[in-house]
Amino acid sequence: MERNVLNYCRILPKVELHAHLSGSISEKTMIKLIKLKTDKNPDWQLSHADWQFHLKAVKGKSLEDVFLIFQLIQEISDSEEAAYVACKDVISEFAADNVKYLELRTTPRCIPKTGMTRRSYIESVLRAISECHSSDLGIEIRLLLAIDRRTSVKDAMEIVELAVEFMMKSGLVVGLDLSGDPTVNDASDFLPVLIKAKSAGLRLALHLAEVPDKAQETLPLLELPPDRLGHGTFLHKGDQSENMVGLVKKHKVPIEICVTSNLITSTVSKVEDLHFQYWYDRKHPVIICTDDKGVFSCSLSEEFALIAEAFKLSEQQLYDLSYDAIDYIFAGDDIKNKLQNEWKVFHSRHSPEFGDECLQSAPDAKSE
Ligand code: 6MZ
Repeated sequence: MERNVLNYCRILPKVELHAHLSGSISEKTMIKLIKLKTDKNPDWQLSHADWQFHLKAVKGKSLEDVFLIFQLIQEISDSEEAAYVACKDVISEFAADNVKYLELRTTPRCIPKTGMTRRSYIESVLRAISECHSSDLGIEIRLLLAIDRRTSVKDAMEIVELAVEFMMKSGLVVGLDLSGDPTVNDASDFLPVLIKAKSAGLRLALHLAEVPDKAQETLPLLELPPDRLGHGTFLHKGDQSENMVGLVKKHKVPIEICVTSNLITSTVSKVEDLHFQYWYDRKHPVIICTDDKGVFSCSLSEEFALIAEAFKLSEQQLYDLSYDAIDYIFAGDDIKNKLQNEWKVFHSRHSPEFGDECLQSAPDAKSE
């Protein structure tokens, strides 16, 4: 059997730190959710086939199309039960891909027609997480609540209050994400909200410089500083790039890089053009992530393999990338230590430049 980088990436234990719940829902789960919705709402006009047609029509064309897909997915996951089902499936799929620690992020939604409130949405997601912890999936999960940049500052403040409450109550909510269509509104409007969140003990993972020419909103947010940064594709390019790069370096803010997401939304045209090389060469912390594995039809193993092939990384370098990401999780030191030990056991069993024998016993995530 020929040595295959993807097989190594599959058996490698991994942490996933940038995964949006709705965007991570697989097609298999979408079918389940459509059935659930149709059973509960016989008057829901969109048939399964129609819905798939809509999904395919917008799939993978541009950033704008991707944000249309999120709306379609949110339409079929608009109840507490759907949120619970979606969350359980997403977690199981990450676990099957050898993800040992997952930080999911999601925007709490309030849907009066199904009786779902932001609070009950969060409770459904947390119920799914707790049940996965009690099962034998072998994955640790934490939750970030997301603020969609289209939302009002007032609503964003309510999400922070909920995040603080659930952080205290459950210990499973560990931070806040700022996301949404990067071309709309000014993310720095949320500065007071983010300052409040940070001072209450929430960790911040902010989408910044995902598209070009965003220095004006990015610079004040980098001063916070955030604990991690999503995408950051254009930090080192264009106007004020020196200032942005300077702040990211000064505060050592780790960068979450989502390869397939960048390709499909055309923020880069090929893997080799990713900002990975820029930051990796400077020994700045980078974390490989999926972003929206359902919408982009990818897995974390495949994202690692794309990086490995494009930047000619060895198995040892892939292992180090995965191991180093543990430093940037938002869970406590007990979890970090547990994960680091698990990685070391893997390393001792599979010396990075291992032979074909080990590969033959690699679990095939695709077959799960
Ligand atoms: C910015 C993104 C995103 O919250 O309903 N989201 N925001 N850039 C991206 N890159 C492509 N991918 C996903 O998951 C869906 C929501 O996550 C954010 C968007 O706000 C989207 O509506 P939840 O679980």
